[in-house]
Amino acid sequence: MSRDEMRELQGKRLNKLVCYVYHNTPFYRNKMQELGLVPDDIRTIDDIVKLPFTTKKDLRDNYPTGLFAADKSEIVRIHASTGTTGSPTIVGYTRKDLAVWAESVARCLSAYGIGKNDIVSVAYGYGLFTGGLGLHYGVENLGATVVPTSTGSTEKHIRLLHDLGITALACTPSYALYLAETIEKMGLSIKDLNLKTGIFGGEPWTNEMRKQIEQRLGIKCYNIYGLSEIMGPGVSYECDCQCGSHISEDHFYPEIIDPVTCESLGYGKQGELVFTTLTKEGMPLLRYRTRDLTSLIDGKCECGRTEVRMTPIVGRSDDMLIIRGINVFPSQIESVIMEMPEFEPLYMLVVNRINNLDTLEVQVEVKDGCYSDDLNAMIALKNKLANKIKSVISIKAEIKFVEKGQLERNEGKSKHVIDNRNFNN
Ligand code: DLL
Repeated sequence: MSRDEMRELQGKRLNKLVCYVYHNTPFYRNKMQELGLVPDDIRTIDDIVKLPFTTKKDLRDNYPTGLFAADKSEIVRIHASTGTTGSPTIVGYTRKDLAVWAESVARCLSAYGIGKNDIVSVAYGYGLFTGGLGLHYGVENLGATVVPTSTGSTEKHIRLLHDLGITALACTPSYALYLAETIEKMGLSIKDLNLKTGIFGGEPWTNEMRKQIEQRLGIKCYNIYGLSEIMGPGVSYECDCQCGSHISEDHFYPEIIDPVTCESLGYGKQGELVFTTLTKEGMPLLRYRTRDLTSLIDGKCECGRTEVRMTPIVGRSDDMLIIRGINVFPSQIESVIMEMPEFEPLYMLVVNRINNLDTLEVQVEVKDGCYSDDLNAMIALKNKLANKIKSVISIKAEIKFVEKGQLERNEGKSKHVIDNRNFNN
């Protein structure tokens, strides 16, 4: 589709969407009324800048289903993503939303060169996370064979890769490296496997990681990007040229804004990515601020696709961390520590990537009266904190007791995170 045709289609879809949310979502009707807008004011895609932004806080304030536009009877699936304060973000899909999602993922897969004869292992988590089921139905929609491996049980997975002659692997890039390491440890060679293609996303990854995975698994790696609020995996994807990820902008209209001033930035400028879901029915969103930092590339790609591309995500404009593909907000760990009388209300999170796996260390200070020379008592206290943290963020953290006074006391904004991973290359 030419750029002009695409913009025309986007304008038509936006106009329809704005009428739909105005009549079906009191939240958007109120926001538009506050701005003195009626649906007819939005006629072309250029009018989008008149519309209000939507933030994660809006989703939280309207928890659980306040932003659903479709009738309850039309919602056929719910997913959820991690929230900052314990309440997750709930997303609802109609049957048509699921069809668009499956087709969008199939579009990504076909750009990776995957076809009906391929066997794809989906090793993203199945469940509330959108990774597993999102990829799963995309593979089925394409007509390839899906193996719903999910996460965990790495050796069993490797056996299946071998015995079934699986040709494509979908998982987080860090899990791919862990898999490579386990294959080596098991004394197997990649020559024993039939893997050709990697479908990696859910967390930022560097070119360095890409090279390592390609070399150690003997495959070609492709990026897949997405977020639950907008749909899940499949919002953008790499083609064979691998110079940015094409955005399926007939469904998800992208903008880049300055995260501080909210001013729209043009192509080539780095800022916060914002999406409008042009065709969604269940929970359509206007100008949703993803907090992901990237830039947009205009112009035709050598592959022939005309869709706008986005550069790799370099970071976020909020404090969310992605550890082993799981979204973690420091405030979630903070609230666990604050609730335990044994600790000072201070902490530092140290994130590293060791042997290709993300690790999380939580540093805390034990209160004077709670410190003991009994080693077992101290180990029990560490385990108690680690278990409580795990129940909130699903990740096992290493707990380190540091000496009294070592953690920064600050009256202003304290720094709570040291992230030693580098996503900027
Ligand atoms: O991670 C959806 C997904 C699953 C995408 C599997 C790709 C593969 P959420 O849990 O809502 O959804 O997390 C969304 O993860 O805003 C980005 O910060 C980050 N993210 C996702 N894909 C990529 C990627 C899924 N390819 C958040 N590169 C997003 C960098 C990514 N960051």
